[in-house]
Amino acid sequence: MIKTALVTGATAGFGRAIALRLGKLGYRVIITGRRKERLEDVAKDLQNIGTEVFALNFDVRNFEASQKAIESLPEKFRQIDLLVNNAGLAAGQAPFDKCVLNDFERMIDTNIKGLIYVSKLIIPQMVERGSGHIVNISSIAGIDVYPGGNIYCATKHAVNAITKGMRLDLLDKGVKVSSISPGMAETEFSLVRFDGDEQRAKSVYDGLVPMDADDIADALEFIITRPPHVCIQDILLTPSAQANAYVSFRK
Ligand code: NDP
Ligand code: 8X3
Repeated sequence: MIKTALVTGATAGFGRAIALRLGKLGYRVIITGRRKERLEDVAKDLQNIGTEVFALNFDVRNFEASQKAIESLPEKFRQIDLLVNNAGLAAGQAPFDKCVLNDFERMIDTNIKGLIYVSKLIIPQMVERGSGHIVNISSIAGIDVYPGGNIYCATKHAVNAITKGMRLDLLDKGVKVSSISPGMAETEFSLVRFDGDEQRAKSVYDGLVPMDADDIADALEFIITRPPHVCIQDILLTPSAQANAYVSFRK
């Protein structure tokens, strides 16, 4: 039977690569994001590899919009076997005293509350069926805290606590819960973090080879292709030149 996956934040970066990988693995894929044109492009890319795809255009920060979107799914896409909670962002990297409150709120609302909203809308059907898999995209920032990482790191620490909590609560319900904790990967992440400043975004990866979105799709593929009796709880992966969230070797 064809399985269905929902990937949040599939208009770019990890989410797009994961959606395409799931398509290649034979999943039916629901892609989500705020940028409609991008969603259409990713939907076309999926259709070109023969994947059945449905695009949902909503902001994960808005519970009512998320609910309306998920409730609008056609019958064929309603049973969600795999949820990839990927939508997220960092906003700025200033010391705490210099940060803009709105940046804190955007990160908390997207990375924590958005993940909770979408999960809350999808987990009940998994519990009812007694099967499902949730993969939360966390970060090395959920393990270490680096200067200027303050609230971004806090949101990913929260994602890790939520992941552990979900795993405990869903243990007897047949639902697996995993996370992926990437270090530096070149996507639109730094461009978003530094508000479109291309030079600053590029400089994050100066002197080292960062991961790319396909490296994270590889981790996802490993997690979801384990046999039923194995749950990969977390995969922490970094560029070879990164030791932790704040020590990297740059040539
Ligand atoms: P990108 O900026 O390339 O992609 C982020 C995706 O999230 C986009 O598709 C964006 O879609 C979506 N998104 C952001 N805000 C919202 C929102 N409010 N509602 C719906 N969708 C939203 O970044 P990455 O692919 O790198 O990041 C993906 C995840 O991986 C994030 O959770 C990030 O924290 C995490 N991560 C990234 C690392 C990196 O180095 N790149 C390392 C570790 C973790 P749209 O704008 O169209 O809504
Ligand atoms: C993104 C990776 O190192 O910028 O989660 O926090 S890092």
